[in-house]
Amino acid sequence: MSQAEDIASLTSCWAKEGRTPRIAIVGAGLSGIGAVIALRKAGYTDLTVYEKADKIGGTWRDNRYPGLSCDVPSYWYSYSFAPNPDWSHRFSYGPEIFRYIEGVAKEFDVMSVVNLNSPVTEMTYLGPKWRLKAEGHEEQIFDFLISATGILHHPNYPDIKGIDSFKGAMFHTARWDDSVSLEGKRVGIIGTGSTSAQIVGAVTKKVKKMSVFQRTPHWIAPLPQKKYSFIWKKILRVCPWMHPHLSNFYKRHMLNTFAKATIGDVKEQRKIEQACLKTLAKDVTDPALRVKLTPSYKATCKRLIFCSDFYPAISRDNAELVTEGITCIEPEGIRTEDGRLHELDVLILATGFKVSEFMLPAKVYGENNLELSEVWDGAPRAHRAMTIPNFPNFWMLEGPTGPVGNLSLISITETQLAYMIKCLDQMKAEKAASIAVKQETFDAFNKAIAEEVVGTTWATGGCDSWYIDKTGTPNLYPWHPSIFYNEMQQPDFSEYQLSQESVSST
Ligand code: NA7
Repeated sequence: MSQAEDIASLTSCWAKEGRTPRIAIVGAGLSGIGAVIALRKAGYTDLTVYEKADKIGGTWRDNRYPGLSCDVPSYWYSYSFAPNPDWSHRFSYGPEIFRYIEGVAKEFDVMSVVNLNSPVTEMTYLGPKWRLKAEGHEEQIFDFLISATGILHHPNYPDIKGIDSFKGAMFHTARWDDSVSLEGKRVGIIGTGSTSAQIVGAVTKKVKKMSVFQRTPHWIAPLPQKKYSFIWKKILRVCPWMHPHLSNFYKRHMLNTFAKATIGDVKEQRKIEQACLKTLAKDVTDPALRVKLTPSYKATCKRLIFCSDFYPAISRDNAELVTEGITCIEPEGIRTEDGRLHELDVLILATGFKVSEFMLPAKVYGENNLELSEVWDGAPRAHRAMTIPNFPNFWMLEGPTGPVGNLSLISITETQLAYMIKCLDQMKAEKAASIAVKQETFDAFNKAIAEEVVGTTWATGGCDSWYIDKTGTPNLYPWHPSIFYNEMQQPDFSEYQLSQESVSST
């Protein structure tokens, strides 16, 4: 079909025409794949997925560094419709999760609607349609867009003087260079977040020297890892009814402990701090090193790290924790504020991600040509982490101000999908051409968030973190996640403008 025919065939409302809407999904990570499966199950079958990379899998495709594991228990970090009796560990390792995602995509025939190597560059609202431009494709028109790009996919490269002059191998952790062997090398790593902790834990014993450049110590809790036995996996195979119970068990556990601490439960917070300090005291015998590794802010202010390998690794003779600030990077290594040059063969940038971009730098034009990056201006907001006023028929999965941080994003995505499908069903019932969150609802929701978030540990804990946006406030869901799960059970349609009009906004 030519583009003109395409547009002509779509000028009226899908719900009035009694056809299934044309839906585009941007991103084939856990959310995008989940969207295809959930939408098809609900009868929405005209789906097209645009994936920027040459493989599906999102964060589990991008991150391939040694030691990579998930800090959410495997039985909860699984799709509810695809329980996996074969998880090898309580906390899965990266390659196993990636294989799981590929397996689910294959089992549910997701690949038949996925366009790989297809970065979306522009999405423009033509009321009530969206025009989508993607590299390597003709423009397409859709009734409904779903942005499923995830949060942590734009590497944050540090702005350090001389960084380009380094003559050894240098790469960001999400762009791991498999051609570089670390064996017997002098390796430097900038950053001490969860990525760095896992890498240092995994590779220090192999390298000649490991220099870890720490700006701020992080709270590190031991990872209660456990290998599942053959017998246990067999039991799960023959008793599939156990899966939802296991998933719920871990969900309840995380919500009753960690999630409570983040929203200010002092008792839970103290328990976490004590567990972290006990591990530090046990694993790091050098008192001076222990002092350097002890945070001065509250636990769970930054994302809590679960890792049992970092402290033993950093205590090794071939490891050094460098706490002097970095002055510059030189061809031979890193120069610190004490004037010392730390000579390196390989430099790993474990410096995190730019978290305020979501689907950007794609241009997203809503009603009246409003451009999303200008609307957000470095402080992204969305109603219930999904919708934005003046951007009708445009939904986000895992959008801003959603519950993140040591929770199962799969479970959150599935909750959002079920909610969104109820909204599509409502459009169908009302024969509506468009749905958009009302401005006053959006404003009230964000005002309530702003008032609440100042009391959370993310704001009061005395740290800086990737949760904090340009306005200086944490960009997270500030209430207990159980409230999120409850509120998302059923949309309140009075929050949305459902319109039968098909008025073009351009
Ligand atoms: P994080 O948690 O954002 O950690 C990034 C680390 O890099 C952190 O220690 C930062 O120090 C450090 N950093 C960032 N920029 C610099 C510069 N310019 N100089 C020195 N140090 C710097 O990223 P991760 O990849 O570890 O984890 C991200 C998420 O992925 C994590 O929450 C999990 O969900 C998985 P700081 O602490 O800011 O002083």
